[in-house]
Amino acid sequence: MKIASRPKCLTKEHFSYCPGCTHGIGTRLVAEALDELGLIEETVGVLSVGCSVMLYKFIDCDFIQAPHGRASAVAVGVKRALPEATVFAYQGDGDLAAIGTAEIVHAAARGDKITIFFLNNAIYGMTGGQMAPTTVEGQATTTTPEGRDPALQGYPIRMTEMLSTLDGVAYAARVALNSPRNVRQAKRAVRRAFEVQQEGLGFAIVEMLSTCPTNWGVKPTAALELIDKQMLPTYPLGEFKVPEGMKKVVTC
Ligand SMILES: Cc1ncc(C[n+]2csc(CCOP(=O)(O)OP(=O)(O)O)c2C)c(N)n1
Ligand code: SF4
Repeated sequence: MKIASRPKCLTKEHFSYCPGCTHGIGTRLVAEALDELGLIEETVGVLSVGCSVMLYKFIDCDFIQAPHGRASAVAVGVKRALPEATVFAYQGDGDLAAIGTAEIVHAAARGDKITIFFLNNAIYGMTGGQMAPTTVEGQATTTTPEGRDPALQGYPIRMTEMLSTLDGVAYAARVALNSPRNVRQAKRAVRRAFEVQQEGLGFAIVEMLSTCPTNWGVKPTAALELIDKQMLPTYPLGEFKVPEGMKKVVTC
């Protein structure tokens, strides 16, 4: 019996993320969930920019590219035009929490029935490691070489908790991609976020804590540890909102 196989909807392209980047794990989890739920033929993915934009090469569904930060707004448009489609956006933290803050907040507040995957690596990855709104206190980046100082640069934004307070949000969870246990939990949350859309329950978001070894300036294994040491104290894992009657699937 095969215990591991390649998701059918993954293309033959090799991942072009940097070695050790957990964007690859996020990509695989989305592909596995689409296969398992039999959704690939009806799915439209929306990407804006940042390293997440490479997803269109790896998953064999329809994709639209949005301007930077606008993936959730474009996803809303696609879902309203094609209500039968499964529509998801896959966005980094610079994209979703800085450039696209307005779009994500209003999509969530309206309760648009879309699924958002939010890859939080606490940094602008593609452009060279600048501070993002999600950069944690004390974290060194290329624009905060001495470490983020709240007195100068403010405090990190917990987007998922903030969005979970909005009535239009049906499902809001944070998971991490840094250990086998956390990846298994992440998989459940990814599936659940698609199921919430299939059942027409409202807006769903899954934040995935992800590594950027290249711009964090550490080896891949050290980057996995930094998620535990550096990110979890600011970004606890869990489901902040689940639809009534649905069980929680992330047990932290
Ligand atoms: C309106 C606009 N501002 C800035 C940029 C430049 N830009 C491209 S990718 C990127 C960083 C993306 O970082 P993030 O969303 O965190 O994704 P990551 O690469 O870390 O996965 C920036 C600032 C742009 N293309 N458009
Ligand atoms: S720059 Fe960072 S986020 Fe982008 S692929 Fe490389 S490691 Fe991943």
